[in-house]
Amino acid sequence: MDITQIIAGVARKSNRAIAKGISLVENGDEQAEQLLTSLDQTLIDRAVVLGITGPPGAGKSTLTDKLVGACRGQGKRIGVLAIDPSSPLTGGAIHGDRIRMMQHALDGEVLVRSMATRGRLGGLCASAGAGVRIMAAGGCNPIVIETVGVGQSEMDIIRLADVTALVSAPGLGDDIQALKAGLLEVADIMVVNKADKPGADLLAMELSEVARAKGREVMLTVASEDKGVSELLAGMLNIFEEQQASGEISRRRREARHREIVDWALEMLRPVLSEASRESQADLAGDPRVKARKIVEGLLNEQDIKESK
Ligand SMILES: Nc1nc2c(ncn2[C@@H]2O[C@H](COP(=O)(O)OP(=O)(O)O)[C@@H](O)[C@H]2O)c(=O)[nH]1
Ligand SMILES: [Mg+2]
Repeated sequence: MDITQIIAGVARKSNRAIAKGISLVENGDEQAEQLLTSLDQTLIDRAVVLGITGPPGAGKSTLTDKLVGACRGQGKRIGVLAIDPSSPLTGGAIHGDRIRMMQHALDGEVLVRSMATRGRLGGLCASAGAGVRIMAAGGCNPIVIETVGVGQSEMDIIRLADVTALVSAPGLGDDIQALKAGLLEVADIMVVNKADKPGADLLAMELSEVARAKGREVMLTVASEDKGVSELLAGMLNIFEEQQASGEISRRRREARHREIVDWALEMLRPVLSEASRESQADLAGDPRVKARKIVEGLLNEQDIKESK
């Protein structure tokens, strides 16, 4: 499939073209820009991006799978972007996710894509943002981003979402201390999944204090039995409506755009910086931080000189 076919295919809502388009972006292919600038902005603006985050084992993938089911029940075409932490600890997760998503594998109105964090040099936020837009332009609405909320790049990714649910479950850690402060910060809804297990009510009570202080709510779900899932979907879509009316959604989207632009710029600078560092290889003595600053200053000066010509 060449770039013209991919562009036409995405506009036609072809899942194959969407998948190829996202691969172009992920592989850093220069033709990706042609695709990204051709996308239907109206569809992108309209698409609701839902974030599902929380610690490993909380039931995010199971919940996401059931959210897909709930959306399909309403006739919605849905995209899922699963960010895989690919750590040795959770290395099996991606396989598990694929198996779970198999029940929707033959559904042409469900698009599931995983993006690995392993083996890449940053730029995940940039790729994820582009992935969301390609899915949106390919007619997906909503789009769910599932991610474990650890590390800066994951936090940047979750901020691509319009509305975020923080999923926790009893038996994961001792209590809410196990949830990262940053995650509590970005959460619009707190979900206590595995409500069938002992300790769920206690966890919900603990979380409700944090939630109330922010004017937010706690929802109970049993993802494995599809309980509370349609309520969660409705709750998230409600928050979207509210925050769209208040201007919060456009504020979030503007911020996410800035972060994404910076992420792309860093991606583009990385090889330039690497080369600049190697060029000064003869002179490796001295403090790396000082050297880094000199390289950056050197690049900025070069730019000044170019501009004044
Ligand atoms: N008892 C119970 N188990 C669940 C529930 N939701 C998910 N699980 C199980 O918890 C494990 C982790 O779920 P998974 O969706 O992979 O969690 P993730 O790491 O957050 O994506 C799996 O074995 C699920 O079957 C639930 O509501 N109740
Ligand atoms: Mg998972």
